[in-house]
Amino acid sequence: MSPLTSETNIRTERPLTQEQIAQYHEDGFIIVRNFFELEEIEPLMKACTADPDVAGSQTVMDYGKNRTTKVSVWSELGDSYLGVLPRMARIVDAVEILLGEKCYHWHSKLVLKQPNEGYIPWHQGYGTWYEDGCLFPHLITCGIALQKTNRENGCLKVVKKSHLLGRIDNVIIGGTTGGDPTRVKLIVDKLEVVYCEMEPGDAIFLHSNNLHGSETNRSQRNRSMLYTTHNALSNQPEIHEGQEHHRYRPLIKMPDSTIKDGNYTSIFDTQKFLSKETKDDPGSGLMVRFDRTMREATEEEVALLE
Ligand SMILES: O=C(O)CCC(=O)C(=O)O
Repeated sequence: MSPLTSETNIRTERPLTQEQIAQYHEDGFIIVRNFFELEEIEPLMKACTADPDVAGSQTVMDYGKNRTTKVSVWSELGDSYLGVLPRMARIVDAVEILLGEKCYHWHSKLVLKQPNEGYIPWHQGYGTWYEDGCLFPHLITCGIALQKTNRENGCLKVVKKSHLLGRIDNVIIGGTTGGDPTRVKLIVDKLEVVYCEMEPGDAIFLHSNNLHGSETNRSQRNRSMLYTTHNALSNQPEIHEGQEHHRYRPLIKMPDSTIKDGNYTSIFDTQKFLSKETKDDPGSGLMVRFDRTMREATEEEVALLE
C-alpha cells in the first residue's frame, strides 16, 4: 500500500492528474470541472430546497451593515449524505496526494446564499485553524458547487498564489473575524484575484493559506456550496480544550459510487451538526468567536474592501 493513502483498498477512479497537482502547488488552488455529477448533487439540493433552514442548524455570521451569511457545520461523519460525502475516495485521495500524507476529516460546511445574503470578507482558513492549535497550514478544503455560481450571485473569489504569503493576522469584523483589511488591500492590489465561476458538480481544492472570500448575492437565484476540509494526520491540534470536534477520528473511506448507489441513510435528518452559534451561546465557537483579544477592524479599513 502506498504510504500516502488511507488504510483501505478503496481507491478513486478519478485521480487528479499530474498537471492538476502541479497547478495546485503553484497557485494554491485548482478547479476540477465535473468532479461530481448532477445526479449526485441533486438529492442534496432537493433536501435544501425543501428545508432551507437545514434542520435548524444554520449559524448566522454577521459582518455588520446588513451583511450576513448562513452556514451549517459538522465534523462527525456518520451515514447521512453529509456524512459519506467527505469520506468519498475521489475527495480523500485528492487531498492526500496534494498534502503528501494521510488525512482525517476536520469539518465540513454548507453555505446556502439566498438573494441579498452571503458576504464573506477576505480570509484564510488557516487564520482560525492556527488559533485552533494546528501548527502547520497542512489542511485542504474541497468546495463543491451545488448550483451555478458566478459573479452575479456571489461566487467564491480567491487570490492566486496567496498560499505563499504565510498567515495573515485576523481582526474582528462585525460579529466574527476576517483577514486584516489593511494587509489584504495590499495583497489584492498586487496579486491576481480569480472569480471562481462554477457549474453544479465543479469543485475547487484550496490550500489553507489561500486568501478567499465572496460578495453578496446580487441576483434573484440562490447559490449553494458545500465545503469539506481535511487535516494532515501529523497536524492534529496541539490545543485540546474546546477542540473536541477537531480531534483525530479514523477516516473510513468510501467508494466513488457511494452517492450514486444511494448508500446513505438520509440527506441530513440523521446528521449531527455542530450547535448553532449565537452571541449568547457561541457553542464550539467555530464561526462566531466573541472572546478574542484581537483588535477590531476600523470603519475605514472595512471600507477599503468595498
Ligand atoms: O461560500 C462562500 O462564498 C465562501 C465560503 C468561505 O469562504 C468559507 O466557508 O470559508
